[in-house]
Amino acid sequence: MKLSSLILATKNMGKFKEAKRMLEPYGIRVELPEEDIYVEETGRSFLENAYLKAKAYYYVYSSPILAEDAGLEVECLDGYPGIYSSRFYSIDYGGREEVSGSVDEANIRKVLRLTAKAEDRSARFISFFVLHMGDGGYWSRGECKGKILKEPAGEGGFGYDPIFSPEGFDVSLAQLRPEDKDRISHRGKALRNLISIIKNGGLL
Ligand code: ITT
Repeated sequence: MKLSSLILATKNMGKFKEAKRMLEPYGIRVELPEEDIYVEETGRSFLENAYLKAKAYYYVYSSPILAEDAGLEVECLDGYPGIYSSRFYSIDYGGREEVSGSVDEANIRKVLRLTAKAEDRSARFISFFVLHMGDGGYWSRGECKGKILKEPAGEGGFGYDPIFSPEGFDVSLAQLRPEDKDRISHRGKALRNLISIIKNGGLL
């Protein structure tokens, strides 16, 4: 069987845009689920959470599902936000943060507050994808190393992009052109790994 389309099990439009623009050149149509399915991300790792999302959506659609779990790990914060990246503002670690604007803005404010005096500002983004095909599946991983900036910069991307500067650059991920982010990002690397894995598996 050749993989010509899949459903991306996400509610995050930033993620969707990135996966779509990176997979469609390979002839894979990327669709959003029509139904809003609630998945409790109870896993203790990115991979486990990606699998939980893929499994829940496969149960409803019975067609190829791609799911991702990603996050930011900050060295001086014991690896937090980690698997809590999307709701870091709301967890006890480091104290809760008020949401006055968007959730992304509150998450960023919390990371900046907790790293305000840190000398070691190293951090990395991690991405795990799971492709669920029913009778089997594939997974892949990607990582992007960098550091936490002292203040937000740039308008592009999503999530923590304005406060993350990737290794080898002196700007934030939010200041890069989309194609440049894809080339170096955790998601770009994980998706290219997935492509080569499914090519070997004869799906492309
Ligand atoms: P779905 O579970 O619906 O896919 P989500 O946003 O909840 O969407 P995750 O659980 O994988 O996704 O959490 C990822 C969070 O990590 C995301 O909300 C951002 O805060 C952050 N993140 C992941 N990738 C990022 C990127 O490329 N740039 C900036 N922040 C990112």
